[in-house]
Amino acid sequence: MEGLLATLTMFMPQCADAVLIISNENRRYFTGFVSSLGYLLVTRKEAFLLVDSRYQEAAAQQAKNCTVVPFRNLSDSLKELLTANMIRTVMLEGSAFTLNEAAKIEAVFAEVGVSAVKTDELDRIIGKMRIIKTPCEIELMRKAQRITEEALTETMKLIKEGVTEKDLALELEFRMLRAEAESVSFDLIVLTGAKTSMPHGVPGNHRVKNGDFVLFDIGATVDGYHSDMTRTVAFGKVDDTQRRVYQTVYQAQQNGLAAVRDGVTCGFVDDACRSYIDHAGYQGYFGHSTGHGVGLEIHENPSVSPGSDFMLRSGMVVTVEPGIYLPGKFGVRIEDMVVVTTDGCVNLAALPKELIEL
Ligand SMILES: [Mn+2]
Repeated sequence: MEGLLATLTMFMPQCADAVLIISNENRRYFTGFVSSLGYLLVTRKEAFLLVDSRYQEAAAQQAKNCTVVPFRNLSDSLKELLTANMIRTVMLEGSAFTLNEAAKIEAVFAEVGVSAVKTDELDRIIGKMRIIKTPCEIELMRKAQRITEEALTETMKLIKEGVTEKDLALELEFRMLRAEAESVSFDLIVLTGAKTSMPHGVPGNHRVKNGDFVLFDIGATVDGYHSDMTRTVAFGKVDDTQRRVYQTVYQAQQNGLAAVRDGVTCGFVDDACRSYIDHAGYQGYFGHSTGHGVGLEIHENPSVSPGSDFMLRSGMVVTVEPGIYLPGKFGVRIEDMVVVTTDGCVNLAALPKELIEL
């Protein structure tokens, strides 16, 4: 066995002869193979990816570091594998099984004298692996970020009086997909005017007008890896309040970026952003956390949130995205995605952040 699966077997707890992984992200993480259903059984010596006929051919070509086992009847195939490999205990991926699925699989195991270990230990082991990104994973996220930035640069040229949020969101998505994005990272957020005060508003038929902020919270995926970036730009000239809020968020974000390095807590980074915003007179107008981990999922650990004593480590990828939201008026958020290093961070985003007045 090689790669991440080999690492997993090193951490496999003594109480289990094998583990069973069923979540789409974790199957993909270990095998590189994408499917909406599948069962990855990992023993101390070997990994088996059980897939149905829909994925049989593709899995045989694409799945890495495992033996592909096509199944017609999952129970029969599982029982055969468990018996042939003399497995007595299997640890389940606790967070991925529903109560019903766990009960069903336990009944199947019981038929061949195998017991299921239902704790969150496997989830914690995989979580510890996934939170530190390999250079290869970082490269994919860098590529996703580049595609996102190119799409935004092109789409910004289309901002004019009367264009709708939805128009801009569609233009962005089209450009990302036509480049080498596998998909968008999430339903793209493009908001204008008063709607920018809603951190996760949904693009609608609201039209851009002079003096409005336009907020883009966008990202693409490449080989499953996400990018995440927010830029807020102005269409036309902003007023003094808008400028002051923008500069406050801009500086708070700079402070947050400067705080990131191996060995500091997430709470420390959050405070670097939040205390600046509070002291500027906007206490209570920055409701969400400062950031989150990114990877195969758009929101991963760690959460860069107030008071968190979770320690950042080299190789983690987190966002730094403070914002100020004045209900009924407008909001500003600026977000970059960075790789934590021993003496700071590498910013994966390159697009400028100084206030742009189009
Ligand atoms: Mn984000």
